[in-house]
Order: sequence, then structure tokens, then C-alpha cells
Amino acid sequence: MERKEKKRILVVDDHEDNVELLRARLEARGYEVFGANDGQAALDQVEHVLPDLILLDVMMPKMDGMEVVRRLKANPNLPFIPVIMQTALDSTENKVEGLDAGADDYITKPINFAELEARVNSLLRIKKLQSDLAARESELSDLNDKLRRISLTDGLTDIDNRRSLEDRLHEMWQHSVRLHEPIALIMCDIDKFKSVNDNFGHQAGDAVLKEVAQLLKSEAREIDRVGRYGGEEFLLILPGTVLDAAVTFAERLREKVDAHTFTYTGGTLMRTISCGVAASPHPRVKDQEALLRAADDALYVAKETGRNRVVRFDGAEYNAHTESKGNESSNGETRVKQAAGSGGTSASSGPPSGSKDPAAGRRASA
Ligand code: GH3
Ligand code: MG
Ligand code: MG
Repeated sequence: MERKEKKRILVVDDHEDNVELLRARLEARGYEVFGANDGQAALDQVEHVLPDLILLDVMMPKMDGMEVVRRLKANPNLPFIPVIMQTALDSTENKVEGLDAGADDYITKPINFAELEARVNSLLRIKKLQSDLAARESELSDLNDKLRRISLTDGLTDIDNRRSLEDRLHEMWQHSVRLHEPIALIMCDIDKFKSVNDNFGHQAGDAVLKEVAQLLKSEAREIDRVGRYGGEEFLLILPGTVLDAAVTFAERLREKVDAHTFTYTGGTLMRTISCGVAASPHPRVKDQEALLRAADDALYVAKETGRNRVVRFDGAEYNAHTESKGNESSNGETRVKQAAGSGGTSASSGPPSGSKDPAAGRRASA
């Protein structure tokens, strides 16, 4: 049983005698009673004392009880406050009108106090259930928010996870198509990361991942999304950004990481990243999957051509590399074979059909 706090009842009646009579009886029953002598005073009192229940006279000059209850129930800032209408007329229409206006119960004058008390108790019980339910609902909704945040955040680095990135890319792609705005992606991968784990331990690896995440995040604009796409792979989504600007930005990220000294328990180490950059509009980037693939392909070329570099999708270097690979692929992946197969003829301009798709292999194995 909870500790009894006095319940507050607001008695509204234009006859002061009636207010005082009810006040005396209700106070004797342990309620805290407030009075009001007209409709407007009642509404003001409600704001001030926030009663647990209102005993409302119907017939009052200026603003009658019907109007008061209508206004109370229409106010979205108020919690549920049960209203009992006191009506002198024992007529059905009067009761119906009161209930229609939003009253929760009614009692006819002259008031039988035992009946009134029973009605007050029953409504206060309902109010308690109501507020318990509301509290539980808000608790649930907080929990839901927390769960949602967890499900979209990478546990190690505390930035967006892959699922969140995919959701955001979807939204941002739609937005860019609708408004004919550019959008760019930078896919970054830490170079020779496995050797961090191998030489300094998994915890050192984790520390590097966290620091890279923070570095990327701190360089990005508020509207950019920065997330961990896979093990040691990060994706940046840059809305409203053209390819040139994204390449410049990626170069800055690369330099930052290159110049950064990572600390882990036990020492410091240096690391670099490779970046692939792609943007829309581009003749070979028709949808968000193609955009993602393009950034991934460019990253692959950055790795192949020496690491610690930025490569732009469909740039001279990208095309030269994919062509030079011919049907060979360095590590048995199928991606570059296809690219070379269709890209052999025109390096710089026209989109060669749609088959230039060297993506799948590395991502699938990531
Ligand atoms: P490359 O330059 O070609 O990217 O070489 P790499 O060593 O970075 O790439 P590789 O794919 O060979 O190795 C990635 C390593 O990242 C292997 C995996 O154990 C490690 N890794 C993935 N997730 C985590 C993680 O959460 N913490 C740590 N410490 N290591 C991770
Ligand atoms: Mg790597
Ligand atoms: Mg990787």
C-alpha cells in the first residue's frame, strides 16, 4: 500500500453555502478541498492546484458546468481529471448532455453524501489505474527509444552501425533524387589492420577502431552520417556533396589518420586508411546499391594500388587500374574480372552498358 497523500477535490458551485457544506464533509473524510464559484474561477483553479477530481455544478451564471467540462476535457496539457456533474434536475437530457460534454459521472441534487462518496472513490480508483498505466506506457516508450538507439549504434565505437547506415542511405538517397541534389559516399578501410591485432593484441585493435571512428566523426559535418560498416570499414554518407568535394574531404580524412598517433594500453602506433569515393549524379550510378558498390569498388582499387590513398570511382586511375587488370584478379575475387571485361574500350567517357560491376566479392567476404 502506498503512503496516503491527501487527494485534492475541487468543488465548483455558484452558491458559496453549497461549496462550504461539501468542503466540510469531504475534509472530514480526509480530502483536501478547494472551492470555486464560477466557471472561469474553476478553470483557473484547475491550472493552479491540479485537482484529482472535480465536483462541478451544472447551473452557473456566465459559464455553465457543461462549458467548463468541455474546455477541461479539450485541454491536452491536463492529465485525466475525473469530473462529477452535480445537477439539480433529475432529467435524463441533462445527464446525457453532461456525459456527452465529457463528464465522467453525475450526481443529482440534493446530494446524498454516501452516494457521492462512493462515486468519488470509484472515480479516484479509475484515475489511479489510469495514471499507473500512463506511467508504465511512458516507461515502455523510454525503453523502446533506448532499444532503438542500441539497435542502430555500434557497440564498440558508439557511432552508427551498418543497419543504421543502410536506413539513412535509403532516406538520403530518396531525398536527393526528389530534390535533384547530389549525394556522395566515402568508404574507408583501415590498412593492414589485422597486424594490429596480431602484433599488439585485440584490445589495441579495438582502441584503434574507436579512435578512427572519433576522428572521422569529428571531421564530418553535422548532416553527414558516419558509421561502422563492417569490421574495420567505415562509411560516410555526405548529402548535398558532389564528387570533387567528397574526394577532397576523403583526402583530408586520410591525412588526419596518417598523422594521428594511436594510443592503446601498452604503447602507441600509427595506421593509415584507404578510401573509395563515389557520388550521384553519375551515369553509372542509377540507384543506392550502385552508389554503394561504386564506393566499394573505388576502395578496392585504393587497396590494390598501394593503400593509404583515396580513389574516385570512374576517375582516370580507377579506370586505368580496372582495365589493366584484364581478366586477372589478384586474389581470386571475381569483381575486377567483370569490370575489365566491359571497361576495356572506353576509359574516360561513355557508360559501357551496365555490366561494370566489380563489387560483390569483397563486400561479401567483409
Ligand atoms: P587491408 O589493408 O587489406 O584492409 O588488410 P587488413 O588486415 O586491414 O584486412 P583484413 O580483412 O585481412 O583484416 C581485418 C581484421 O579486422 C580481421 C579481424 O579480426 C579484425 N577485426 C574485425 N572486427 C574487429 C573488432 O571489432 N575488433 C578488433 N580488434 N579487430 C577486428
Ligand atoms: Mg583493412
Ligand atoms: Mg576490411
